Amino acid sequence: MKVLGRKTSGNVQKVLFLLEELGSDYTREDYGRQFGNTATEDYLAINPAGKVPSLVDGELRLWESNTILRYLAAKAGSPLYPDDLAARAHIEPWMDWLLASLNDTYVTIFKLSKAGDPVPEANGKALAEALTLLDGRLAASPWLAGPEMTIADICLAPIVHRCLGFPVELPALPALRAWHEKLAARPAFQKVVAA
Ligand SMILES: N[C@@H](CCC(=O)N[C@@H](CS)C(=O)NCC(=O)O)C(=O)O
Repeated sequence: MKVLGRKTSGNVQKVLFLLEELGSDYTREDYGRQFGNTATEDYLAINPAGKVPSLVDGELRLWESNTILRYLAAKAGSPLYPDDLAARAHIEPWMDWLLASLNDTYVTIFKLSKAGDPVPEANGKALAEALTLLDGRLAASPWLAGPEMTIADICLAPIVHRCLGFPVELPALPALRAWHEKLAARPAFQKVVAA
């Protein structure tokens, strides 16, 4: 299997984090931003959005990081994404919520702080609210989807890792920070997210 995507992308890191947790055999090639190679006809045939990551597995080409996570975990038969639909119903919403709700705020603040620009109060407030929602969930449950770690945690981990480091005043978020520490202690996280 081959991951196409620069290792500095949070969405690529989700996929690498899962591959490391699964102990999968894979390679990665640099695609995206500074490599200027995602607008080619060949790349767009794999990923019509021209974004990273993409996954090549034999004849199969996949795009969208969350789709790739589901595919990899299901293919491995991993308990990180159980077959049971009721169990999946606890996993999917957090993955969808990341893309549909947290992501805009995350990307806006990421770009501002990378450029060294101040973060407007409204964006800081939106981030604090989103992270408070996660903190509430994690105060009630050891992992996002319940008693066991799943691809929901893997999906959120690299993005939350960055959010907690943004120059934004945040509430205490004790349960979220404890969850982040548990994940950050994992060798797979240290290898492909923290690095
Ligand atoms: N919803 C997409 C978002 C992909 C995305 O926006 N990726 C960013 C990196 S995190 C990207 O490709 N940026 C432009 C680039 O690196 O060329 C996914 O989850 O895969």
